[in-house]
Amino acid sequence: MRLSRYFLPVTKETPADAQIVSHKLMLRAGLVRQTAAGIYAWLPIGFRVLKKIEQIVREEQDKAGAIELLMPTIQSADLWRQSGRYDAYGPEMLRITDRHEREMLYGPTNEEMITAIFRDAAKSYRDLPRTLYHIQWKFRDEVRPRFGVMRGREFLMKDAYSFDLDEEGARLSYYTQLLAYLRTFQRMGIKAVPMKAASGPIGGDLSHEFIVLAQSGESEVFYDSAFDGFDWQQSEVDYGSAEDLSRLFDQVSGMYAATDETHDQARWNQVPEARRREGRGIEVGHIFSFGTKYSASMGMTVQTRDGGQVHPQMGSYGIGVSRLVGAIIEACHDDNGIVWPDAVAPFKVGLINMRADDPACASACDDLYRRLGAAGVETLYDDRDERGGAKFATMDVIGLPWQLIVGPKGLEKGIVELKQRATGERHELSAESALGRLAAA
Ligand code: P5A
Repeated sequence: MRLSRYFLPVTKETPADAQIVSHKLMLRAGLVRQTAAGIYAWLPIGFRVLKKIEQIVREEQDKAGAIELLMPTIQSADLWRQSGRYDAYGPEMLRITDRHEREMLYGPTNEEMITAIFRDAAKSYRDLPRTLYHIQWKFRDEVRPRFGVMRGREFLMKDAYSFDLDEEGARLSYYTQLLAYLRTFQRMGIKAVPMKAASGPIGGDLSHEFIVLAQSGESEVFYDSAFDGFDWQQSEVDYGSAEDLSRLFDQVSGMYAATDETHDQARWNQVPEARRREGRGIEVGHIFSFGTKYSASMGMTVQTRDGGQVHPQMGSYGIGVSRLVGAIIEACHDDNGIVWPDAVAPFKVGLINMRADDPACASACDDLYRRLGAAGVETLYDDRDERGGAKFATMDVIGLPWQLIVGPKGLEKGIVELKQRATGERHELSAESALGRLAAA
């Protein structure tokens, strides 16, 4: 992408209404723009990040055997009357009336809708277990939307729903999502610790929140640093093995991790002092197991193998896809701007032409840009006629993992400069080697 033809509204000023660093940086780097309280437009570079995060979530859900579908954002009030949550949900639910005076709502979550869809189609034990998910916008009329996309009113969520014949099956579906979450967040380059949680309005008794540590976090957290040493991508857990999944769950439950809501001082005192980590954290995911709460209230039954009828055991599993953009920035930034982990960066490389008015420099850059594209390296090419300083500041604030800097003096000697955003390390090398390094990185 040529910056001269892109839409990247970067600003130098720190926006006055933003309190936390991720919100400031998202506005400064032109990722989002607020269009109403707690409602954001995703500008091109922010939208690329959102799509990358969404795709990692999707791939890990698919690997875990969950099946993607898409449900609408607008739901009917009748659906929610069936579960009894229409009145219980309160003012956070955005209620709408259509031209026929029918009561509708903008979905804050989809337990009711998926239960109705699955209830009307699944009748036998052969239809279970199943986990279905979608990635769809939600609306919660938060009293105090704040911190930008972190607590928005409209936000993007991945929500999965599992249906099992019995409690044992439901636990395995829960463990499966737990592992999928550990792998998902690790792939994004962040550490999200699962913590025992209270289940709130969703219901149920088994629940974990996934928390990214950050000073701006809304909850206080306590965890055992033994957790930090695990590589969940590599861990050999077979999603098809009940034994593997149960072992994983025991392993995770064995390491102390809790939010202030569930914190147990006596257990905390047993964690060796050197391993105690305390701080604040952002909830990027939340998983629940709630038995027959929705299947029973909404009249869903399936036939068992021996001819009986049961209400399926259910769970629901959420990831705050749009919140993650902010949470990742909270965890990955420095004084100059965002430092994207490779997996979610909007582009991999920022190619900087230091002298757009110099024909030799421009043609060398054009050539590099073409070759990077041919090698499949996503590149944002700063071909604008601007000062070098302004170009560096832009690249630093938007946080692409690599900067490839090309100027007339270097070119005379046959060299370009490659800067790694995270470390600030700079290397002078030939254009050829730079291309090789970026294609391999
Ligand atoms: C689980 C999936 C649920 O809604 N029903 C379907 C269950 N859980 S939850 O914890 O309430 O939300 C899931 C995740 O969504 C993110 N989230 C938000 N992100 C931005 N702005 C908000 N106002 C907001 N509310 C929730 C969180 O990451 C949460 O973990």
